[in-house]
Amino acid sequence: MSFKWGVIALLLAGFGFAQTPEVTVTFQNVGSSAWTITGAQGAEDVAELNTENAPLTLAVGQRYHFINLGTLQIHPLALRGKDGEPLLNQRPQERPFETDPAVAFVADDEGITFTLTETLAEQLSTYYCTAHPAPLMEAPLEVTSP
Ligand SMILES: [Cu+2]
Repeated sequence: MSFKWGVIALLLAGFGFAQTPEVTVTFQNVGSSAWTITGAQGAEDVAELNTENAPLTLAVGQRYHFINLGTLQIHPLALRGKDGEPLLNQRPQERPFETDPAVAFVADDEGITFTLTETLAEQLSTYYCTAHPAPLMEAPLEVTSP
């Protein structure tokens, strides 16, 4: 991405942030057998908290910040598509949604941040750990439209 497009993506992300506050969801591993969602700020009914591999419900148009307390080194967090491949990965692979300016994907040691566009929402299937996937650290992702 050129500097110019990087600036435009940042501006778009900034405007998105101003319009709809980011929703922060915190993920914790249970050994290598499951995820639990330990907290969610900015939205209700994202998931049943402190429940192993609880389904996660996300809203189209919302910007999300997922904090991975399982750590990138041991339990890399990713969102899987209906084709079985990771769409967004805490270890980015330059896949199409990871480089989509509308998604404005950010991955770092803490977790991932992204905007749930309609086209991304159509493809999402599960959230999972790339080191210990289904039936261990993987659970359904459901999407609601405004
Ligand atoms: Cu894991």
